[in-house]
Amino acid sequence: MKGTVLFGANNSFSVLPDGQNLPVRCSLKGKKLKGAEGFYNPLAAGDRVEWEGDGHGEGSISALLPRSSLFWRYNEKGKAIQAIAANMELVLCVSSAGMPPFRPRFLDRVSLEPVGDGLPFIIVLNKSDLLIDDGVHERLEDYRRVGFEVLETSVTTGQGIEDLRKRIAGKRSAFVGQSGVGKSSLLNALEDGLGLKVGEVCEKYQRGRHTTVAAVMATLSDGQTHVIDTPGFRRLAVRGIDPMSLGACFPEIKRAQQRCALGARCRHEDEPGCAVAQAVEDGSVHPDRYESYLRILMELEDNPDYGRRKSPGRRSRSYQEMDEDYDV
Ligand SMILES: Nc1nc2c(ncn2[C@@H]2O[C@H](COP(=O)(O)OP(=O)(O)O)[C@@H](O)[C@H]2O)c(=O)[nH]1
Ligand SMILES: [Mg+2]
Ligand SMILES: [Zn+2]
Repeated sequence: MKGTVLFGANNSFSVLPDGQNLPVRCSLKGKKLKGAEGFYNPLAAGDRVEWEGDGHGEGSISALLPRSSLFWRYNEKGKAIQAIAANMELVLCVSSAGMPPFRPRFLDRVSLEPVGDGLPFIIVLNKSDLLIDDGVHERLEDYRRVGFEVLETSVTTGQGIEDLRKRIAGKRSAFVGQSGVGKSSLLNALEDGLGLKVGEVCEKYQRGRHTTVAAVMATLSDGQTHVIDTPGFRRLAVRGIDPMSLGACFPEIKRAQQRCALGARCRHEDEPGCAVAQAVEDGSVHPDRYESYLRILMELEDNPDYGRRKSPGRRSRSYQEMDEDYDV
C-alpha cells in the first residue's frame, strides 16, 4: 500500500495511508530503506512510501517512492544530506521584523534550493506588528524587484493571514526559517485545531527555541491544503551546488552574468569585464545579495566533497568569520 509520511524520526514514523484519514505508526522494514541510500535520515515529512500493515494496527515501511521535490540541509555533524520536507510545490521562508532580527543573508541561503529547483519561493515577513526598520523595508522591496513574492503577516493582528491562506490553498507547502520567527504560530493561525507547538523567543539572545524537533505535515480542513512545519535552523550550510551554477540561483545575477567577458567561466569575484560587478555598481544587483553570493561561493569552493575543488590561496576571508553573520 502507499501512504504519506506525516512526521517521525529514527525508526518510528506516522504514515497516512492513501484514501484514509487516520495515520498508522510504522517502523522501517530492515536496516536500510530502499530509495533512501546516502541520506542522513531515511524519511522526511511529505515523503511517499510503500508500506504494509502488521495486522495489529501498526505497519512497516518497505520503500521510499521517488521525490518530486526535496528541501534538505547539509548536516555538518553527520556530513550528509538531511531530508527535511518532501514533495512540496511551494517553499515559504518565514522571517520576522524583529525578535529574532530579520536576516536577509539567511534568507538568501534558504532560497537557493527552491530557486535552483524551479519551485516558487515566497518570503513571509511575520511579526509585522512590531516596528519594521527602514532597512528591512528596503531589503523587502529589493526582493520584490528581483521577482520574489513577499507577504507581510502578523499573527497578533491577523494582517496577511488571509493572503497567506489563499496563496497556499490546494497546494502542499513547506514553511522554513529560523527558530522563533513564528512558523508554527502562523500555521495555527490558519486553522484552530492544528495544534503545532509554539515556542518562546529567548530575550537575551533573541533566538527561538527549537520546539519543532522534526518536520510535521498537517492538512487543513479543506482536505486539499497540506502544510509542512519544519524545525528552525540557526545555520544553513550550503552544499551540493556546483560553484559555477551558483549565479543562476540568484535571479538578478543570472540575468547579469550573461554579459560577463569570460562567459560561463566567470566566478563574478574580481574578473575583468564581469557584468555582475557592473550590475552591483549600477544597482541592479543589491550589494548585500552580492555579498551573500560571494560568501556562499567561497563556502562551496572550500568544500570540495560537495562541489568543485577550490584552487589554493583563493580565499580572502576565514570561514569562521563569515559564519557568524548568519548564526542568529
Ligand atoms: N509579536 C508577534 N509575535 C509573534 C507573532 N507570531 C509568533 N509570535 C511569537 O513568536 C514566538 C515564536 O513563535 P513560534 O511559532 O514558536 O516560532 P517558530 O519557531 O518559527 O515555529 C512565540 O512566542 C509567538 O507567540 C507575530 O506575528 N507577532
Ligand atoms: Mg515551530
Ligand atoms: Zn562575472
